[in-house]
Amino acid sequence: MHECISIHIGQADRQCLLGTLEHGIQPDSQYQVTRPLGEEMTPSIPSSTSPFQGHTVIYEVFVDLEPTVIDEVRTGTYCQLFHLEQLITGKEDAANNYARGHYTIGKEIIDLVLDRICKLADQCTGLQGFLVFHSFGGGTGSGFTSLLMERLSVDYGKKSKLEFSIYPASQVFTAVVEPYNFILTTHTALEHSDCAFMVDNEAVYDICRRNLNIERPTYTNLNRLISQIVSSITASLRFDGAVNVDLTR
Ligand SMILES: Nc1nc2c(ncn2[C@@H]2O[C@H](COP(=O)(O)OP(=O)(O)OP(=O)(O)O)[C@@H](O)[C@H]2O)c(=O)[nH]1
Ligand SMILES: [Mg+2]
Repeated sequence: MHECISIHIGQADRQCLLGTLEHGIQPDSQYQVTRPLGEEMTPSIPSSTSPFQGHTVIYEVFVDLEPTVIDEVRTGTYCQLFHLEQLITGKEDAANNYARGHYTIGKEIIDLVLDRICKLADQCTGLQGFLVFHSFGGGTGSGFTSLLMERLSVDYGKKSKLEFSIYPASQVFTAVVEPYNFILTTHTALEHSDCAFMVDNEAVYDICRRNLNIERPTYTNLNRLISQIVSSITASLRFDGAVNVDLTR
């Protein structure tokens, strides 16, 4: 069995629920055999016990230094999909400050996060690697992510680490210091990440405006589009087939 652990850090990835629609998984965690997305990508062995048998199983962990965003997941439509241990929050966010995310507030929560990841890793028979979702601009997204990447390299040296990162854009900026956070976190990304997929918020924003005719795109619009991109990129991990591989091959 192949498994990946996907780690969502900070606010920017609040709506990436990987593959629930594609795999036909209902909010109550029931597996729906007639899949809603057509037959263009047939999952290899849909079994009555485990929908993922024969594919890479993706475990999700959500981390944020403040509770409000993850509270939406805790109380939202898909709350039953997650174990409470997979949703980890602190009390106050990094206030768009890389140093707070890395050194001050982040340091208090990092051991707990690694412990929860370790519990998931222990359940895996063939852990392939980690998919890390975060923003470059936020304090948690930049500072805490870099801390986590460093620690993951120490604890799971040989496992691959893939990053999906939101590149800051002036249209939807939350803070003027985002470019600084970006530069600081790039340093760690270069060293510790095997492959990074950057999603430019400005480009996604423009696609929403020009091609999808949304006059003033919101984060929800951006996130829907980003989910589709991520879903296409990871399809080769999650479904079987001639061109489909796992992270180590
Ligand atoms: N595409 C997209 N970008 C987002 C979303 N939320 C925030 N961002 C972008 O992410 C950057 C801000 O980072 P956040 O993820 O909000 O910050 P954080 O990681 O929670 O860090 P702190 O709140 O500072 O502790 C800005 O560039 C935002 O434009 C979202 O839902 N979708
Ligand atoms: Mg935040």
